[in-house]
Amino acid sequence: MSLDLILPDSLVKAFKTARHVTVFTGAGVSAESGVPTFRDAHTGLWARFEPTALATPEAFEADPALVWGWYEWRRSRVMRAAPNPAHEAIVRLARHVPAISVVTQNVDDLHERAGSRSVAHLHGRLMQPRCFACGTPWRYPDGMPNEPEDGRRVTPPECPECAGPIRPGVVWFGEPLPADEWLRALGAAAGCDLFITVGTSAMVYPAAELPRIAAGQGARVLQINPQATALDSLADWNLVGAAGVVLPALIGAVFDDASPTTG
Ligand code: BJW
Ligand code: ZN
Repeated sequence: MSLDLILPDSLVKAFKTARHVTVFTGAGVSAESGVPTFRDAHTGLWARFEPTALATPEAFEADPALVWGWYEWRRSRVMRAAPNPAHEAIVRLARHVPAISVVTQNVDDLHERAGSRSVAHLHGRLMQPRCFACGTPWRYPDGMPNEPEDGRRVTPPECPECAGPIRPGVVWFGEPLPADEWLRALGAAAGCDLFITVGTSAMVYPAAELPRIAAGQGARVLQINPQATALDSLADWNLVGAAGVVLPALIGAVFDDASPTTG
């Protein structure tokens, strides 16, 4: 789908004069790849559970097979997914600006598969599980998980070091963010002159502080989201629409760089 964007001159100028752009992404950026957002209605077995109640260490301790099964179902969705025009537009943007930082809350690897480098993953990585007890990294067997569409419970594998249960490599509620990636994200927010927040409800902290930190340091803030969020009043510009439509159209219009999909 293509879109003819009418852009304010101030936004075009902000892109053309930016020395450092930070792109902050959330689940909405992967939605058009077929990866459900965190707060989308879930289906099958998962419809009975609130995602916020599954994404905690307490939930995993109480019922490891339920939580591991949910993440296997999601891993299966991510492995079958491909980057979409939003991921690709961010890669193209990097060619037009002196410096770019990509900071994501997403646990998938679609930014990397599109070609973005050095992405800060604030909420961890689905593909890098580790032992719940001793922290030893664990590798998934090669091949695709083939989870039924309706979901099922799956007993987590055992750690070869201590026989503890393997957990997904993500950051659950109540857990600290990875310190190095959080520091990089703070630097990217405080040091940019244009901060783009895209596809996030901006409800989860401390990640949701980043747009506010950027604005507080004098960066202009652009939000791209089809729905209203808590950032609507903070943003200098709100482009209302799907990331996979708006981002390619935006980069195409500002830099005269049309992607095959906006062509
Ligand atoms: C489209 C679209 C399209 C749709 N195009 N857009 C301060 C105040 C209040 C609470 C707290 C606070 N500080 C900390 C807390 C507690 C807590 C928290 O924030 N709770 C809130 C719910 C209130 N935070 C934590 O616990 C964090 N840890 C912490 O603070 O630790 C402190 C500590 C220090 C030292 C020692 C110990 C502890 C950790 C937070 C971890 C969050 N993890 C999750 C799960 C990861 C694993 C998994 O995926 O299962 O991360 S929660 C979930 O939300 C996931 C996401 O990354 C995150 C953000 O969600 P996101 O990306 O915004 O998605 P959605 O679904 O919410 O929104 C999608 C958006 O896309 C919508 O706006 C749509 O409109 C849009 N969209 N289609 C563009 N096509
Ligand atoms: Zn272990």
